[in-house]
Amino acid sequence: MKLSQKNLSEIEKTISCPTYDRQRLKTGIVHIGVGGFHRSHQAYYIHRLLEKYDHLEWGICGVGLREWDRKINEVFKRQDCLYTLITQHPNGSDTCEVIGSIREFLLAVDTPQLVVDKMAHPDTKIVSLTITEGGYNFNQSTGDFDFENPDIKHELAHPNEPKTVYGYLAAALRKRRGHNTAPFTVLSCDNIQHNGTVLRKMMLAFVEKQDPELADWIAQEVRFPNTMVDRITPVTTPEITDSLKNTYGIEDEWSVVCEPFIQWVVEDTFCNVRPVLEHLGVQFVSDVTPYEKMKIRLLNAGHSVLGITGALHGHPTIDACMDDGVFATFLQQFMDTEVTPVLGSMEEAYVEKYKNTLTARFANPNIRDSVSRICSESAAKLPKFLIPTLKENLENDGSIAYATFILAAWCYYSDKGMDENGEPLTIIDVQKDQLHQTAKKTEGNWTAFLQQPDIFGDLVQNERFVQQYTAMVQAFYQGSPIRTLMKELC
Ligand code: CS2
Repeated sequence: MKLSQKNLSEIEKTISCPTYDRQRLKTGIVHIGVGGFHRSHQAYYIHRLLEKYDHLEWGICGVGLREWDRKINEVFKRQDCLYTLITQHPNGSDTCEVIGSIREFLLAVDTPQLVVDKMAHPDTKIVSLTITEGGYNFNQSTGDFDFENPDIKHELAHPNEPKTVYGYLAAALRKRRGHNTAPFTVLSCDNIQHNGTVLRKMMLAFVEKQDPELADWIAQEVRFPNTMVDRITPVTTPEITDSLKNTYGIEDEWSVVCEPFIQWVVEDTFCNVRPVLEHLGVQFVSDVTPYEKMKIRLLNAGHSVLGITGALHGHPTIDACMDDGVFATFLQQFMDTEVTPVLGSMEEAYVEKYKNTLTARFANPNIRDSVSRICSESAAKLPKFLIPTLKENLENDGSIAYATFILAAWCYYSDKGMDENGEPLTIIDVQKDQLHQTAKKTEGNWTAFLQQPDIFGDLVQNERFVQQYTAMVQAFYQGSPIRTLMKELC
């Protein structure tokens, strides 16, 4: 049975399906970047809102900005934007449900004007984004907007031909302003600390060049709340698609898997109405900073710690790493001695509880989150997740051994491109070539890899760090197995 609106009456005999009237759904949210995470997190919260409260004005219109979203567009056309969410519990059981909160999908490269019109429509109250760390178009080391991006150059010269998220937001807000329509709230749902503040800064830098009057209006009227988002969402493998078919008889071309845990903390500063997500456990707070810092520095950095070391050793998944005492202890030490001391204002008991929950989440054997997913785009992730912790510890004279070890391991990983058993690593990174080229100069020039200021800033000038890094990177190149080196640190 293929997943589609017309087949729901049959499918609901085996798994839970939307009970609200999807025909009557209106678009209240336009979401840019409909990947697995949006569909396991925000779209799931909205689905539950529709289920529980029938607030049908909060349907979602998904938008894909890139050519490679064409496949998604086609699948969604065939499936009426429906998909199955499979929650994988630690005891091995799965919960499957069909999610119906996305009511339409637009491929921006085909229909740019439709996207602008949809965002500018008075029914749209929120434009949200998951465009990943790389999508924000800022220079990693300076934090400034990157005006050299050819798409940005194009949008500045042709404001009516948007290509990036900035071009679309500006075109839609210009239209709303022209029609005296209240602005929408711009809600970033990416793992970037101060995601809303960063987005606002980038947006204003862009619009000031494109349309200074609009920039003033945006600065006055539009809100960009900061948010902390959390739910581990592994890549859906062909085995999952097959098991959905074999167990439930459902053919879904784009199902999503996730863990049971879910969290969303949002700053309550919306400039237009918002859904009552607090009824579903979303935490609305006045300052999201401590939550996002805790999440990014413990969970995302912790993932990278296990991902990079695990990949080199040959562990395929995060739970396999957690099942190995050396890796689990290494992670715990990293969290306790390097991250916890820099978390500052967060209450100690809360942090301890968070860490305990986190290690249980990572250890969930049913989730099989691949180390290759975690290591993907490390060049964008580590400067946000791990390097700030290292820098703060350098300033405070704190421990830097674990974070430094990860950077040395990452260098070796980028140079060799294979694990210790000689198996090729799956490296997915837009900066893969640069990483490989610099890493391979390491033998003979031990700090070569650090000479990438866009990633490491000026770390290479810190004597204490360079000393530790050099000793560690040398140990890798002398052929010591990573597990042995980790054991020595624990
Ligand atoms: C992961 C995240 O890719 C990564 O680096 O740490 O995707 C993580 O699974 C999510 O942020 C969980 O909320």
